[in-house]
Amino acid sequence: MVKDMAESLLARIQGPGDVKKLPHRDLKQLAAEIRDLIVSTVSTNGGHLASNLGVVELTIALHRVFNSPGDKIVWDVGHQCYTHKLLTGRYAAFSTLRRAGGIAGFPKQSESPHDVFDTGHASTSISAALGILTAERLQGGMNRVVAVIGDGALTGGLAYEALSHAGQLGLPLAVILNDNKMSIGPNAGGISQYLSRLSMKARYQNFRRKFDAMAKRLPYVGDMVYDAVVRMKRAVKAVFYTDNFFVDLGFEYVGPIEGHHIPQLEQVFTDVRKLERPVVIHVITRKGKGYGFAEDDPGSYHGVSSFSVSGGLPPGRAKGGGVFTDAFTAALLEAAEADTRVAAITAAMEKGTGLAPFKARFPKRFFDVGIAEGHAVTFAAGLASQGLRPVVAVYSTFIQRAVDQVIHDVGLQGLPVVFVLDRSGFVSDDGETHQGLFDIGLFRLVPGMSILAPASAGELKAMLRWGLAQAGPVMIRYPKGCCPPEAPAFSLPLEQGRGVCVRRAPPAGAARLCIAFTGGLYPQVQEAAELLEAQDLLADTYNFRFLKPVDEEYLVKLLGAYDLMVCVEEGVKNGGAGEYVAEFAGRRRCSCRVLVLGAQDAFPPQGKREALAGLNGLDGPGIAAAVLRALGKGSASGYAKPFAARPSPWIAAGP
Ligand SMILES: Cc1ncc(C[n+]2csc(CCOP(=O)(O)OP(=O)(O)O)c2C)c(N)n1
Repeated sequence: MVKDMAESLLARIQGPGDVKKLPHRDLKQLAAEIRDLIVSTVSTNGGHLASNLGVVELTIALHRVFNSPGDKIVWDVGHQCYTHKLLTGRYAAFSTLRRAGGIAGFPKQSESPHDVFDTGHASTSISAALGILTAERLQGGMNRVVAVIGDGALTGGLAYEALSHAGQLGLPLAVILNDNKMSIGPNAGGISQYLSRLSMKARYQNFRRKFDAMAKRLPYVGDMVYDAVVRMKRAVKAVFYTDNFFVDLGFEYVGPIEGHHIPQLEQVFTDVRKLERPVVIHVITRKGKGYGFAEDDPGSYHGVSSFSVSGGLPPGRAKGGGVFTDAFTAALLEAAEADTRVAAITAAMEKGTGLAPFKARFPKRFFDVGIAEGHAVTFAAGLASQGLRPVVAVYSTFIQRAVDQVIHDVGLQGLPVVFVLDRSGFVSDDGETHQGLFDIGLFRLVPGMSILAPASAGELKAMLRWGLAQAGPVMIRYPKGCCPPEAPAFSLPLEQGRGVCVRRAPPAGAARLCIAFTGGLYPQVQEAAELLEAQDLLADTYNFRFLKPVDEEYLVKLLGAYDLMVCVEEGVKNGGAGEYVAEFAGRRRCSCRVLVLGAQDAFPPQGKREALAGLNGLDGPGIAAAVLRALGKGSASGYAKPFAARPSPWIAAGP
């Protein structure tokens, strides 16, 4: 249990210098205090729990040996940096973790000079650290650079490109491989198995060294035993002998080391700090260490919403609990039941993307490829080229990793891959790195790509069914949030390139204003229409359904019915669906004015989805205010809101 403030070691730590001053006998207490604080803070604010609990000792040892911020520590993904933050001057602000305006859940240079590289996406640490080290040496500096990468992040191809380059450069880069056998869930693929073999091999070699020394000391018996051991060794070697991949690339390899034993870690780091060659230090840690619930089920405690420290996580969402992810799961299961060609692919996000039930039901048609979005897409292209119907389920922010694969391997060949982009739009709590705001702009550019956005569970199901029946690529995007109740318009059949009018202000045909939206913003748009109606401004609302392709003759007719069309999307305005409509209206000389509302040309800060939408003028009052301004009835500057904000019931809480 945490000691009170007077006794607390952690409270007195202002920076790494204080960590270095602590005597060894205090380090256990320090680690315990850190764990208690991480558990209690994450239990209220949500966050990455199990990964952080696993690296407490590793981080303490790093800060006792290396001299941050002169020496630079680059965290891969960065989701495991809480101890680092606590030891580098952010103890007092730690209660604001992941809150708007608070401490970020990932490294952030704007927060501290100890955070040397902003991260959130996996597998970047070795590349970034190598660049930092190269710059350091070119500029005459002698500081050390350390990359800390998990075995999960090591499944990403970028890490290998960096390892290969680092071996070639030969600079003294220290790569700490934090091996807990877990990505979010159990780590997938051959790399994970290779690391296990490597650990066994290294353990065997340690054992062999000790045994050789001991056996040789015994007269006569020692010789007999020694001969037997030599024979055994040959047999065992045949099983365990593989070249060490890291050594072959030009690294020294040290390990595996027990990752919760601070003196041993310190000793190794001290030795390694003197090396003038690249080195991989293989450290074995336990994900969730020190908090029973997380140790027992590290996957569920990887990223969590608020929970009870004594009782653990609340029971899982009820089946069909009403979020888009659940609606996708149900729709996919139904589609796969009906068509044996349907396969599902995830890049290490089985649970988050809702594929766990698919894996259970159709294990042979389920593929977790590791944190390898680029490979996931090209693998899907291969499946599709042979007649299968692959569905790549991925978060919007992570498909950014595979833009070329979508263009070159899927788009160019017109292959029927269905991309399902969860967390499209503003993303709560995780900050800039996790926003799903770029997919519309990025993928509208791909010839032959269809892009759809459902407003409800019913629409999502219809879109998946439609997508699986197409001859070319299809992308379906939806936010992390609850599905609103079905409106009658949502059950109208899908017609390629056309949307549906969801709300018609009475009397029908009287409204000269239409608010057209991409699926996930339906509740906000309905609210805006109601707010405007209260000011005697009639607005119809229109659900685009298809962001691409667009039935242009249909759009001409639609635009012809209004004086003002407001296009609202939960994605960057630049290159988005609204800009297309505005360009189209100009090109076709439509008399209807088009106002485009979308995310601004800036990375949104950390906050809740609802608040971020509001900041960008995309909540109900913001949309209504923009309409008034366009009609010359409101304030011309900024997002002045003449309407009181009211909480939307459709936004799901938590990370
Ligand atoms: C490109 C990318 N894809 C997916 C994710 C989501 N993600 C965050 S952490 C994580 C697992 C990382 O595993 P590992 O590196 O072993 O770290 P651990 O949590 O086990 O400490 C994943 C898949 C991500 N951050 N970046």
